[in-house]
Amino acid sequence: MDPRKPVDAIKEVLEAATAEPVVPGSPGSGTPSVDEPTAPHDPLPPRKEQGTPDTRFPTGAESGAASTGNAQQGALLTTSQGTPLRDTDHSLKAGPRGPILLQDHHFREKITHFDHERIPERVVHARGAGAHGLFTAYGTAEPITRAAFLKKGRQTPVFVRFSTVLGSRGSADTVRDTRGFATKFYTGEGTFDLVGNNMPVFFIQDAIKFPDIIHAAKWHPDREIPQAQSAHDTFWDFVSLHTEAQHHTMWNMSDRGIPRSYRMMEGFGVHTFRLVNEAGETVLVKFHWKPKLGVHSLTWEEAQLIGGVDPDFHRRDLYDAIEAGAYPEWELGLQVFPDTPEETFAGIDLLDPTKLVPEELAEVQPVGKLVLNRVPTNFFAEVEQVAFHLGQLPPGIDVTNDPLLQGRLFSYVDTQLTRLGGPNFSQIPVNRPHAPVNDMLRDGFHQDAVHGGVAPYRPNSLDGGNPFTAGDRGFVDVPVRVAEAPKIRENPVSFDDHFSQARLFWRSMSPVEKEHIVSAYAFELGKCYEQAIKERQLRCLATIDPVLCEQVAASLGLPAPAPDRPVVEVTPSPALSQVGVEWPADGRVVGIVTGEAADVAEVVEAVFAAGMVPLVIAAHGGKVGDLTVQRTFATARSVEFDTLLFAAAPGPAPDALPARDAKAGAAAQSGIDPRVLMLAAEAWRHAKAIGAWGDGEQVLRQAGIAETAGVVTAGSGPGAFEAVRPLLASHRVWQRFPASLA
Ligand code: HDD
Repeated sequence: MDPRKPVDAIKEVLEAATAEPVVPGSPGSGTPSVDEPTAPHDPLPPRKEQGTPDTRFPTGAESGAASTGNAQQGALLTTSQGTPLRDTDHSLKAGPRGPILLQDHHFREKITHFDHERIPERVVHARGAGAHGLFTAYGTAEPITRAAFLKKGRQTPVFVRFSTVLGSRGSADTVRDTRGFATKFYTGEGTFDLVGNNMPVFFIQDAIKFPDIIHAAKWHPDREIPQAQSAHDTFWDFVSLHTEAQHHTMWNMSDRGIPRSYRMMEGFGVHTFRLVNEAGETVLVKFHWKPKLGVHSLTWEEAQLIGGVDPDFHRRDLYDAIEAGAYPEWELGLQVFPDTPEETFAGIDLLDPTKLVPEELAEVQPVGKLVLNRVPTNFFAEVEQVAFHLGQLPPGIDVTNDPLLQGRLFSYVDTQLTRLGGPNFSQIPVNRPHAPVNDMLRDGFHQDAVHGGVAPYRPNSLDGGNPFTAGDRGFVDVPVRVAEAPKIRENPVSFDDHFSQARLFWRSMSPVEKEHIVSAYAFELGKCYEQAIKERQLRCLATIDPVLCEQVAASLGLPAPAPDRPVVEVTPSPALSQVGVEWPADGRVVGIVTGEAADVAEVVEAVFAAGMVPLVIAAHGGKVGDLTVQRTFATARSVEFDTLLFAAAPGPAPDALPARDAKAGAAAQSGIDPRVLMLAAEAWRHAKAIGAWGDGEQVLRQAGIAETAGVVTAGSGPGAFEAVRPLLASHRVWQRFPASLA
């Protein structure tokens, strides 16, 4: 509190306003001087563990100016032209009370630059997070591709960007949606972009429909709502009319649509690619990323709660894990198929991007490992400006005629022209190839390179003939025969099967996963207004599976229609299910609710030792004994934790709300803070493992969850943690979910 009378303070301000200009920070300047550094000092170096961003020019030469790895140099504030500035807090005015002068070029530069700080967000996949890493090849792909980065032991720097598809840049991470998984390999033979998703199939078979599905799935054009949601009429209108979308839609309605973490998602190249080896022999392949931590999802209720409690959940999780040294890892794998003229495998058309090949029919063979180990230094420079393009392929990897892939080859460069403001986006640091560049592309907006020479054409006799072509060492398009055929706007007949693989997916799910799928369809269609759309989608579901259709119809209060066509028989693919597999629990978040409990410190140590993250939750911030408190009852919510351990049954904290309803009243009577009981009840509802010891057992009893599946007690804190640990390997206590569907 300012002890002076208000009138004195006002007087001082008025006096200062009429005085001579003064140096900021000095008495009377009007700018606070408290704690401001007074002497110039060197700018901070980049964080040590992050090393130095690659600052090479497109030619591969080091940029002297940026060689500190920091775009800003020197200790003094300057204009963009390097002129040192005396003041940046006051505009140049005609007297202290006068208008701003047009001549204030520092003001104009600062405001103009600010006015243009944003670039258009991506038309799809606007919301995302990225990280740097390293890819190490096992050498197992050497027989089938000449791509040098896949040779044994070869290490390649990478940048990966994960994303949701539908929402805007500021939308929530945990919405039900497909996730992007785009990887830029900076190989010595040029950049390779693998631009995939966390689902192996796509909504449409032909790229010409892409604007249509996206217009249908994004917000309604009149009000720009709903944001980042497929639960609305236009989406379901599209997918029920374009039934090729039914398979991908089924994936979205499954738990795959709400991943627990980017670190726990599979990735798929979706399309079939063609690999060519040194001998010119070819095979067809599909790319897979397999996460070391397994494939895990949120529950729908968790996803919705997190959307409000922590909309940046996935982004935060990725960066926290990397900064904690729990580096996310994936194996790159290939499904390999003979390159036959039919381009089919086991009767599946490999050019149809709405079809997958079950892993039981074509094993995924590991060819290398990806580790993400560095967070971006600057989000805009790297994550926002990274530009992917499917046509960026090294020698040894080529495209196929998948009509979706063919269209994508056009779209990605095209979109960067608007988004990144011209054709030189490959000179932006995150997009710069690590291979030497010697192209004949010149000039254009945002040209950073100072090209020498006079002859950017070839052959030439003026620049010593430079550049030369690489001959067979260069990228050679596989001379695939193009069938003699009429020009036609049509699909192959095999593309007409829209339902068999949606059924394959459904039939491969465990009962509890089927329940989740039913609930997701019921929720999404329940949000539609148009009866005709719901009925049409129910007819699609009837063709996929009559039981699925009946369950969803019952929830919508509609009759279940008969299928439009015969339901096909399929063999399930167990590899598609997330249930029944155990995975390392590294990086899992363990919440420990404590009062003054004695052995919590030991539990914290044990959790760290197990490679997990302990977060201590207490009534107030600061310390409990020697323990630092990370969450209070006000800031903790169960959705943040993979498991909860209760060491105490803390009474209501001073900031607990007064009991307003019968349940909270009961909690108050029990003497336990109602928010602690809510933590327990929510974690239980979301089928999480829960442990307690000592007084903590009272919480379980009071919440009514003691002695149920996956709720364990022990005589000590470390004992309770040890009892909970194995339950984390299967991610959830699956039997706690109701599951009537076989
Ligand atoms: Fe796409 C971005 C993945 C079909 C047109 N797409 C984009 C991103 C991913 C994918 C992960 C984000 C890249 C980043 O992080 O910067 N897209 C896919 C997959 C598809 C697919 C797996 C089908 C198998 N996309 C697709 C089609 C078209 C596009 C058919 C157009 C004909 N995609 C784009 C785009 C984007 C894009 C408009 C927006 C921003 C960008 O490219 O750089 O060009």
